[in-house]
Amino acid sequence: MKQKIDDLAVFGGPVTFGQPLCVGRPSTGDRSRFFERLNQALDDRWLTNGALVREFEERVAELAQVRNCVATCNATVALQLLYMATELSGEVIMPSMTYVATVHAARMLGLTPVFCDIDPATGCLDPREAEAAVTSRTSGVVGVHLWGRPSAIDELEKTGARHGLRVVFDAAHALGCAYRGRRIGGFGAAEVFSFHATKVVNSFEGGAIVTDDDGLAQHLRSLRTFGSGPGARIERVGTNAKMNEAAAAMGLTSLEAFDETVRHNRANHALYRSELSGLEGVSVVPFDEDESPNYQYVVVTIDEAGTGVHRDLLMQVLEAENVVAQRYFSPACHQLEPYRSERPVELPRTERLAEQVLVLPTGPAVSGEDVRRICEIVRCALTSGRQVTDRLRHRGDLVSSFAGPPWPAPGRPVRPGV
Ligand code: T4K
Repeated sequence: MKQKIDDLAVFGGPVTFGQPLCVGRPSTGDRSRFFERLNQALDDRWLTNGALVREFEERVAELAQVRNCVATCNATVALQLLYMATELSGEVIMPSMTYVATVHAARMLGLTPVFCDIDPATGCLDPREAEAAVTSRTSGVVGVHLWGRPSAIDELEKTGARHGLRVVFDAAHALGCAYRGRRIGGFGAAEVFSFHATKVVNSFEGGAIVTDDDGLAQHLRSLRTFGSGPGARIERVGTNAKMNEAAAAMGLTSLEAFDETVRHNRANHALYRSELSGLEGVSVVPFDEDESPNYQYVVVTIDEAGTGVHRDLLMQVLEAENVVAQRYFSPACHQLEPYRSERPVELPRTERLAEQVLVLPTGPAVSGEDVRRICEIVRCALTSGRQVTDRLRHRGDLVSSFAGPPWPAPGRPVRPGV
């Protein structure tokens, strides 16, 4: 039981967890089913371009309620294929509050990411900012369903229609989620899921592009497989972005556990909310049941003005207890190189969230008892927040590894490239 700050491991108290308790422990499903599938692939000597990937694509398309699913080796490459297939060029509007993959995928193709601020209510791209950022060089908008909460899809699609832009969605976090009664997957030209180990469904590494546009799906399949068309004839430039059979075996097995994983995540999320309620300066980002959340991310904001402790110091306190939290996503993308040097921009709402955001462990590997103990650490640290801060700030050795994000250089224009 942690009651006073000397009970905290960071100040010499006992360490709460014997093993690191991480954000992003994979949901692996029934191990025997996984090995059955893998053995079948080995028996068949069919390791790629095979039946398991096709079955995985069918299951994902069913879940997302779309006509087509194109599975890939990861979501970053899937985004690149989608940006290529939709012929994005010049400037592409996107949020900075996302994983850098959304942005790098565009930059790697020579596109110019134009960052817009977020709607603080959702953390997603503010559609009014997106509309205002359109120039004659803009070709598309990328919405990101941050932590599984849908972007302002209708408004972004309206902006797209008004200006003749392609609209696509990075749905890496949003498998199984919904927007206004429809599953994520069928919006924009196409949407991209990630099946990285840390996602609600994993295929070790993996991704998929889903769309109701049959022609686009065919184009994406071609790009994914060396630019090939019917009869494996090469028709265009393409790459090798295929998912392999072992990945699909894990994807199918993890997908079978999806409902159970979401049930578990939902219970953990509710517990976090009740255990952390009433703590000044701490908010657990809520989900809306109407949006069918997968609850894969337990996101809290730590406002130092209320807690007396900066988010980075709280992370340090947790890490000493073997709780490995994450700053998804801090620094925000516009605060990272090369973007901060190339097109400096000020995004106050994004920057505020990036300074406060903290993601806590959940998933099937994290029990309700684990959640209670994590919350006990947080409560103990924040009850004497100022004291914790004073003591840690006097210990340069610990503080140095949490120096905080590299904030953008001064002298930035308020809006980029306009
Ligand atoms: N768009 C968005 C909005 C995204 O968030 C992402 C990826 C993408 C696109 C691109 O998707 P992919 O190309 O990856 O399919 C991670 C992941 O690598 C990345 O997939 C993810 N989003 C991003 C939010 O986080 P790291 O550097 O935090 O991951 P990593 O491997 O250090 O793992 C984080 C924690 O998870 C570790 O502390 C321990 C735990 N973990 C991790 C792995 C891999 C496990 O317990 N077991 C594992 O097997 O970037």
